[in-house]
Amino acid sequence: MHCAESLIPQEMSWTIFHRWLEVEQAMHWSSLLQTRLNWQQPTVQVYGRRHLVPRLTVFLATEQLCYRYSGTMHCGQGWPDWFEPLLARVNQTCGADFNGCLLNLYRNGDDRMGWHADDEPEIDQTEPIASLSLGATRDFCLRQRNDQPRRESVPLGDGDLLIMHPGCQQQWMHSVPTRRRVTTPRINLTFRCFLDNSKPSRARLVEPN
Ligand SMILES: O=C(O)CCC(=O)C(=O)O
Repeated sequence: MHCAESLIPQEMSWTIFHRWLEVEQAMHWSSLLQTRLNWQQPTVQVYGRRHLVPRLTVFLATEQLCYRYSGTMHCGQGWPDWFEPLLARVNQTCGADFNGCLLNLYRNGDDRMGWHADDEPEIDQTEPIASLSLGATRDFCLRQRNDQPRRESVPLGDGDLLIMHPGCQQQWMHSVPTRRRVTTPRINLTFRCFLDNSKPSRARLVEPN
């Protein structure tokens, strides 16, 4: 069992727990998520033209919590019962109480996510953001938000848990670029603490792609 207080050095921008979920657990969750969720491929408007987002998405959250992404408002309908054991484990490791989770399904290496930071005002920036990866390993790229940006590329594999600490979104952008050699799917879940959902940000109107 991972213990948040003793294992997470807070001076870092992020921490990775490789194989946070063991192989069988990762397969179990991956298959539940693929079969039980209603995956959508939203469209997004870029320079006046509509495009399909290059991945599938789902938003899970406590009831009535709304989040705008890909130009559409998505409202939580409560956590599914079967999802709660996973949420509880992530909460325990992070010492957090996440109330929303954006899930992305990258069908193969052509699916991707462009450069962005999860710094929208409706996300509580004093809390971490936890990112769980299942399935194919994909490079998670980070680029500092300054004049001489340092770049990092972190391969995130099956069962890896990445915790982005408070301050990470202000200092770094991140992306998941195309990787043509990847032929199998990957699911990523980003757990976030949302503040007030009465004034949703329009930041995701310009969807990273
Ligand atoms: O798939 C990933 O690892 C990143 C997901 C992400 O950046 C996001 O949901 O904002």
